[in-house]
Amino acid sequence: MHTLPRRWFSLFAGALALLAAGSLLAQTPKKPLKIGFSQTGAESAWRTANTVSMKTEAEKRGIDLKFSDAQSKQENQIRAVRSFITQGVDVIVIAPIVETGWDPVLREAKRAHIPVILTDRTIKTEDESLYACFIGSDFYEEGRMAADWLAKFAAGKGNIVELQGTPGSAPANERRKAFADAITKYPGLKIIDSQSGDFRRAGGKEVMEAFLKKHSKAIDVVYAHNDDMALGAAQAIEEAGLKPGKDITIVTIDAINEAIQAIVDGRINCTVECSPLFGPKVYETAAKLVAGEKVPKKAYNKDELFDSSNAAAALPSRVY
Ligand code: GZL
Repeated sequence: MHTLPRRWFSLFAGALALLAAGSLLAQTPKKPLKIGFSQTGAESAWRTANTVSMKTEAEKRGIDLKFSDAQSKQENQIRAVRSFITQGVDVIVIAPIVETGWDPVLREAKRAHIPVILTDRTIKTEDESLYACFIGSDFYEEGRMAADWLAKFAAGKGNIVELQGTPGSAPANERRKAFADAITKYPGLKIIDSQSGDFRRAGGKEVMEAFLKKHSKAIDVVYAHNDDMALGAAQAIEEAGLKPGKDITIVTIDAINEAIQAIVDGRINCTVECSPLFGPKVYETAAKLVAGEKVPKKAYNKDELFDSSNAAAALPSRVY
């Protein structure tokens, strides 16, 4: 009886073992992506929409999301990042509440070979290699769009009071600088007062009440760094017996549903979109990083502007 040479037999046995291992691998479910997300807190409707986007999208993709709400404190975010490192997550995502103070904990993540995605807000760092990429909006462009819209609407004239966002945050710093830079072209537009309402509705109302007392009828425009503060300011204006959107023009940023509705109702005049719905983009990027693929260092969301010319038509399709 003709027998197979020994080496053929071992080759055949090896091929069978490979096949078995391959089919076993194919059957074992892929380990879900484990992502640690440090969220700033819940200071505004925008933030709530951003959290919903991150959580629902993780659910949809079967991502093991470790979510931490920092209650608006940077030290809580830093603590959360350290905990994600200890848990050995695949990717760390941070919405940094303020721009500075991140290098030490980002160096710890780098030493642990865990890539970091910055979402929503940027940071100031000497070493750009400490994070893989940034996904969010261009705050400077938003401030510029708001100022250009106002210059046209107000024919380049008016006294402006400014409601700033969280002190030290990228959106507050860049929206303030962009707006101030843009209105230098219009000497008739003047910022007569500026104070932080911390992106909160109550903050916007309180600061506006103080401005109305201090400046009385001298205020022509409110420039708010976000819709929550703008809506708080509109309430203060009404309580002072004036008509927001008519006696005092209100230009703001975020384009949350309530602000677009307020434009339709004539209480707010303009809001520049700052989309919070970037869960899908964040997780697609995280998957690429884990697979060792290169990703763009900065990925900006596209933002549009809403005023009385397009708010009503846009409202039905808005999701936040
Ligand atoms: C912008 C985001 C800001 C929003 C505010 O990307 O960081 O923080 O404009 C939110 O509504 O509180």
